[in-house]
This record gives sequence, structure tokens and C-alpha cells, in this order.
Amino acid sequence: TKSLRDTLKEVIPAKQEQLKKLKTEHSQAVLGEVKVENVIGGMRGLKAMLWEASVLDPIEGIRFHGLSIPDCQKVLPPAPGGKEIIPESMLWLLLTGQVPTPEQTAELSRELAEKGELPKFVEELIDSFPKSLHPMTQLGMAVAALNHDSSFQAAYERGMKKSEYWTHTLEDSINLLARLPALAARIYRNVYKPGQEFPAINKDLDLVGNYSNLLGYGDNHSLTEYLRLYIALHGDHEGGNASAHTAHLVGSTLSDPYLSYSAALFALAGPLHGLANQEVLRWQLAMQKELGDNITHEQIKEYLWKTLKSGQVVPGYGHGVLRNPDPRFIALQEFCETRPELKSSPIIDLVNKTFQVAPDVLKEHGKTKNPYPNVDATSGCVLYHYGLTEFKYYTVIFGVSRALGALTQLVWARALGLPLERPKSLSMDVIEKLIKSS
Ligand code: NMX
Ligand code: MLT
Repeated sequence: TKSLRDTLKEVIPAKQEQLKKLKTEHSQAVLGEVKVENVIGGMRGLKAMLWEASVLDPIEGIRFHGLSIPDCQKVLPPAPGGKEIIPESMLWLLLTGQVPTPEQTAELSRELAEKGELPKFVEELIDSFPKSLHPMTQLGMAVAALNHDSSFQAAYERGMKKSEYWTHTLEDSINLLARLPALAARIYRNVYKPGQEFPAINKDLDLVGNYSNLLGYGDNHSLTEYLRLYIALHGDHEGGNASAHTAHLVGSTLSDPYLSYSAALFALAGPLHGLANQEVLRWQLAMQKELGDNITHEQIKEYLWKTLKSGQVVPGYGHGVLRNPDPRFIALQEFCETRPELKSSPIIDLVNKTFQVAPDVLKEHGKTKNPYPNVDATSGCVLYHYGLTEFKYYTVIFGVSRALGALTQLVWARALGLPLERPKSLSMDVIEKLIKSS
């Protein structure tokens, strides 16, 4: 079977050629116009970034190299004994644009398991953090510290050729992905289950099989399967989302993958982005506490209005690009539908009931351009049902996942020789002058 590196070596020249053609033949073609609303509106809608692995359609949702989520669920190999997509097969697809065979997936799982141990000083660094330090802060700091062993940085210091950038970026990316489970699990254990023994990494298990084991949930097959799906699905959401974009921006300075992804994690840690899954659970539990059991649709409606009237956003609803229910939300809901224990779960029932009411309330409220749920509306609630109840940890799991797409793009950015990202900014005075003179 062809290895990941050989597959990449085969697919890179065609992409390089495609970019060369775009540069030489079409560099002056117009893709859209820049309006004042784009500049003052967080660059919404501006087509200004190259991102290879996935494209987000406002109505259909995400496609990974053209494959929708249901397509991926049909063709991407699961873990042995499992049914759900696993991050390894998603990573292979994101990196190469090809669907891996079960053998190729297993080979990648093994490589990741073999490289999964943490350097001693990183373990000590994590152990030295106060338990009260938010798990996302711990994750970002520990990922940055891994750059101690960056292959890219060492090769750059030695004076490598540009054509070698991508291979070192790939090595760092694989090492980082391999170490994320041990790193993220150590944070969980230290904060929430101190004093327990860490199991060793099992070289015969897939990445999430090991992650679940290290977290202490290895016996819970349903949770492990859910984590596989969750981590595969959150892997990439085109380039403009705040975490992916941060990794790309920082990477464009030739910072190594560890530093680039560490920066991305701190963008993911914001409540309008990845932290929303923690916020959703907090909000749903507060609703449950206030309203008790057997909550009616009418009560949820009132609760939603109370949230909105107090000036807060409804967490898990709305999106910068999507204008329909997020297909990742749908896929996670479908997972719940297949499991009797989730079908009868009070927290999942509350998520479902909220979904039945919230879009109409948000439409009536009239502010958000998208009154539908995003992936965060349910992702944390399933973890909660399965006993992983520490919701400040939820965004860490998102952070383990988003590495798939952000690191893929770093490899492609180096393979394609993409330049330093440096958009032109304008002051309000200059904008007004430009408007007057136009
Ligand atoms: N509840 C109440 N108001 C909302 C919501 C919501 N869920 N979503 C958007 N709005 C408001 C928004 O605050 C803005 O108000 P204002 O004009 O006063 O500033 C107005 O509607 C227009 O916003 P949009 O253009 O629809 O949304 P935008 O692209 O600016 O923001 C989000 C997208 C995702 C930041 C926004 O919908 C939101 O805050 N949602 C809740 C938080 C959340 O679920 N984030 C997770 C996103 C997914 N992820 O994992 O990253
Ligand atoms: C994501 O997965 O990054 C979120 O849905 C936010 C986005 O795409 O803007």
C-alpha cells in the first residue's frame, strides 16, 4: 500500500501546476468586489483566501475535497470494530484529496500511536499548571512548548531549500497530531481526576481509541465512537473560521506548525467560536435547573426570549457563513437517533426541543442572519450524557480535532509556496476619503 508521504509526493506537482496557471493566466480575474461592509464587518463574505481541503456552502454546509458529510460516512474507513469516521481517514482525505484504504488508515493509526508519547519536560510543564487554569490555556501553552523539537525550525536554521519546507511541516504536523491525545488527556486528568495512573499508549489502537483510554473512558465504546465522529467532523471548516485562519496567518510567517497551531487554539477558545460548546451546555443546564423536568415548548420559548432580552446570544445558534442547520449538527443528531440511551437522554431531549423552538424565536427576534443550530448546539451535550461532564474541557476536544484541517493547510501552504499574509488595512478617515473621491 502507498504511504501517506508517497501519496502526497504524487499529488503535489499537479496542485503546484494549477497554482502556477492561476498566477500566470488569471491573476487579474475578478472574484468579487470589496465593499465598506466587508471591511467594517469582519471581512464576512470576502473571497480573499486560498484553502484547499474544504469549502463551505451556506446552504449545503461543508464539503471535504468535494465530499459531503454523508459521502464521507459512506467511504471513509472506520476504526477496526467501529462504525464511525475516524480522524486518521479524515486527515488522509484532507491532506491528499483521496479516500484511504483500510490498510492505509491502519498504517497511519500505527504511526500516530508510535509517535504519541510526550517529551518529559512537556509533561512536567502541564503538571505545573494550576488546576484553575482554563484547560484551553493549558492546551495552547503545551502545544507551543512542543516546538522545542520542531523539525521545520531546526531545518530552517540549518538553511533548508524552499522545496523542502513542506516535508518538515508534514513531519511536525504528524508529530503534533500524534501527541495531542496524550497532551489533552493529561490536562483532563490533572484538572479533573488527579492522582490516577496514566495508561500507556496502545500501539494497536487508533488515535481516538487511545485518547479515550488516556482520558479514562476506554471501556465506554459508545463514547469512544462518538469522539471519533466528533473529532473527524470538526476537523476542517474551510479557511475563514477564526482558528483555521489564525493558524494560516501565523504559519505564513514561517512560524513552525506548533506555534501556528498554538495561536489557533487561542482563537478557538473564544465564546463566539469553539468555546460555544461549553456555553451551550451551561445554558441548557441552567434552563433545566430553572424549569425542572418535562419542560414544554412554551417554557423554552420564554427562556429563549429571556436570554435574548438580557442582551446575550443564544449559544449554538447562528453562523458566519451557514444559512441552514449545520450538517455537522444533523450528523451528531443522527448519531443520537441510533443509540437508545441517547434517544431517552433528558439533555438530548432538551437539545431537540430547543431546536424545535429556537429558529422561530430567532427569526422573530430578527437580528441573526442564521436562526439555525451550528455544531455546538449538541456536541457537548452528548459528552455530558456519556459522563464526560466537565464542560470547561469540551473546547479542548474541538482543539484536538481542528488540528486536522489547520495542519493540512500548513502543509499545502508550504508545498504551494504561499506568501506572507498581509492584507491592506484602512482607517475610517481613509475610507471616507476613498468614498468621496470615487
Ligand atoms: N443569538 C442572538 N443573537 C445573535 C445570534 C444568536 N445565536 N447569532 C447572531 N446574533 C446577532 C449578532 O450578535 C448580531 O447582533 P448585533 O448586530 O447586535 O451585533 C446580529 O445577530 C447579526 O449577526 P450575524 O451576521 O447573523 O452573525 P455573525 O456572522 O456576526 O456571527 C456567530 C456568527 C456564530 C458569532 C453568531 O451567530 C453567534 O454569536 N452565535 C452564538 C455563539 C455560537 O454558537 N458560536 C459558535 C459558532 C460555531 N463554532 O463552533 O465556531
Ligand atoms: C467552525 O467550525 O470553525 C465554526 O463553524 C465557525 C466557522 O466556520 O466560522
